[in-house]
Amino acid sequence: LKETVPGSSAAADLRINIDRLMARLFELGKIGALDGGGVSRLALTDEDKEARDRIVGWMRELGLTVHIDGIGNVIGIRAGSEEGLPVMVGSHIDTVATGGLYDGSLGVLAGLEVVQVLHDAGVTTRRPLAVAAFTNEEGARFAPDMLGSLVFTGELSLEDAYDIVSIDGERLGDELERIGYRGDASVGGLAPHRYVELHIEQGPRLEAKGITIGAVTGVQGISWTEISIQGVSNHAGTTPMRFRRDAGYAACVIGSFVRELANTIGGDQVGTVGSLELHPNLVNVMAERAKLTVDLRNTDENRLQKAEAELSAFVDRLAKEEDLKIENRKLARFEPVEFAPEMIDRVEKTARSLGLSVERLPSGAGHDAQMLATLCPTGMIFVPSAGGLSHNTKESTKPEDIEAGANVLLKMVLDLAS
Ligand code: HGY
Ligand code: MN
Ligand code: MN
Repeated sequence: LKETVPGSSAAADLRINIDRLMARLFELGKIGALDGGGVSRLALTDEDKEARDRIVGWMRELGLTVHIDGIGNVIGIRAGSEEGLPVMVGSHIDTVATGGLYDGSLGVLAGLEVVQVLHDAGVTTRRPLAVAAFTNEEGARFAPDMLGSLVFTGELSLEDAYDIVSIDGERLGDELERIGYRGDASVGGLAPHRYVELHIEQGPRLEAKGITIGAVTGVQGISWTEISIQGVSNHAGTTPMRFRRDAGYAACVIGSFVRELANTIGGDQVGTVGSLELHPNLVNVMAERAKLTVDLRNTDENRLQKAEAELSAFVDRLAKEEDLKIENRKLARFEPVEFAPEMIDRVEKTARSLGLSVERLPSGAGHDAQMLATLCPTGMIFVPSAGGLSHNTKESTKPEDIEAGANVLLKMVLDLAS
């Protein structure tokens, strides 16, 4: 096996095989496929297990040594001509319940494609390579998001992670056991030399500007809060308005306050009420209980803290005015992350060397890369999302953009690993 020499013609001419990559994306997309398109592979469900098994199978076919760690992160290792810290690529294969084929899966499958190109070309990089599929990046079933990579970096203990309870009342450690992915590889023992993640932008910016590659500068701060409201159920017809302790009303008022907050805090502030449950949720009964989630994000930490403080003050006032008991539970809280300048430069330079248009932008979505950035210099490559759509079954990205992004990943891996 000849070793890659930086800039050698063999390395410089290598390109990914887009048909093979698209075939794997569609193959994986069959697991948890929804009628009418899209996928649902919530973390640690049977669909997630089936997808994990598929990825492990592909890793083994490519001759990778597969490690499953204590939180179920799946990491395939390809030996280099020397020992040492690997150049790691990857992302996640769990999805939201109305997900697409590309969010997360693209980064993992492009990583496998990079390995296959090197394998077929018979080249060995100097440094080892690693392809990672991190557990529960979405955080939709078990909060917080980016959980597997958070545990991988040592920021969250295995014990605490195992005790997390899902929105459907299951304990994380039990579900991990049930699907057979509570591995014995030590967590975080594989801190990489560098980490690069290819991901769809999941927003409208690259497409709007006709730019093919995003050189991601960092990830905005994320704050998830679950608000539980306890009122008194009563008859919708007979209860005078002044006697009402209406949890349903309070939930709706908080929802409209979140929109106001997003419009007044400034900067890139966004705010979302994604889930809202009423009990007993009947047309003629004033809700006794309400439970809703508030997702606040901003690239600016001070503004994000201001938004959290205003929400908390508003909820306290509302509880007094409406004589309700309201409790807040923090589901996730991550500060904004800036990626290493050398890695942002690398994405830009590599894209340009391939004749691709490239622009810098922050990530509105959370990613495993924001966790790996605490371990090693980390970079992200974005490709455009059609219509800026994601967390939507219509999520899509043009094959030529996928090919461009995966070639940028290939060249960065070759440069970083030789
Ligand atoms: O919520 C997010 O930003 C990511 O999809 N987990
Ligand atoms: Mn993702
Ligand atoms: Mn996502």
